[in-house]
Amino acid sequence: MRDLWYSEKYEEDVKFSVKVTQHLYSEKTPFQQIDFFDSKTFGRFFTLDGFMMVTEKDEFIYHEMITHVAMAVNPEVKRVLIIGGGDGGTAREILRYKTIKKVDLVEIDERVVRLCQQYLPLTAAPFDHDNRLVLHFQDGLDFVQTAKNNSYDLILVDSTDPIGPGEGLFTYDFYHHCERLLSNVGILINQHESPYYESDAYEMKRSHAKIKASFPIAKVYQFHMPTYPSGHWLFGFASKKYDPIKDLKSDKWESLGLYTKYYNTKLHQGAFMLPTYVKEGLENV
Ligand code: AAT
Repeated sequence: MRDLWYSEKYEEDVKFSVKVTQHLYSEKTPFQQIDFFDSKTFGRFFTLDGFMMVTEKDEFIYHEMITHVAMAVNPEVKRVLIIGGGDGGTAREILRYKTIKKVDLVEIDERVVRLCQQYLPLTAAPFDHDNRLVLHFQDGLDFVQTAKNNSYDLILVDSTDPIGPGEGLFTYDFYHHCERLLSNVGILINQHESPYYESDAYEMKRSHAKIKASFPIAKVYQFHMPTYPSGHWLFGFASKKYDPIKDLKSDKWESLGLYTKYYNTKLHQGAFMLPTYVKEGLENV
């Protein structure tokens, strides 16, 4: 039998490939093409429209970094809104905090949730086990347009890239409503693309300019994500009051005793120290 490879094009002349042991499932929904695969090195993984979303091997990096940075700055967070994140990994990490009262998760495509429940229990477990989590199958932009002022302490935008259904989540309108929905100590974390390849860096700059215009504090932090283009990925940290480093509550966070495989409070500070070309790219927007 011939070898089967999953390949993702990063640039016209650059591809990333993983040898597939089995192509488990494929479905075209009204929103996107969903595929699940098995592989030896990355375990099970799923793609949307041919782009890598989650692998069993490195999902902990992304999901720890999208949640714990904000929680170590404001451990008082109680009300959380997740936009996207249909695989459940972000919900799983945030629900580790006993102090969280309610999580609204707004996912445009119910099929992502249902298929992850079936194929990716590593991330989808909280969908069955935690009644603090409420699912809404709706476009994130529509949801924030109608939600009430001051209804969340933390918003986590765990979205696809700004092409296809994720496009509206990278607009001024979306960030404006996030600002309105957050309390006066609110924090917004968003999937902020990669600085490395040109098309990703263009999106990184565009979203930073918009977030900077919507929040008094707008920073960017980095992490290492082996299965995303270039492996160098960013989240945005925007806030009304808290600075991610000056207001970091290391002792308080450490006293919670949460074991994390990637995140720690020293790395938290280092993650905001960006390479010169990334800093320059973000300053000139
Ligand atoms: N946890 C990491 C996985 C993702 S998946 C992002 C999710 O966002 C998908 O399930 C997709 O259906 C959902 N989504 C896309 N657009 C919208 C929208 N407008 N409203 C609500 N949900 C949406 C993130 C991967 C990051 C990839 C980086 N290359």
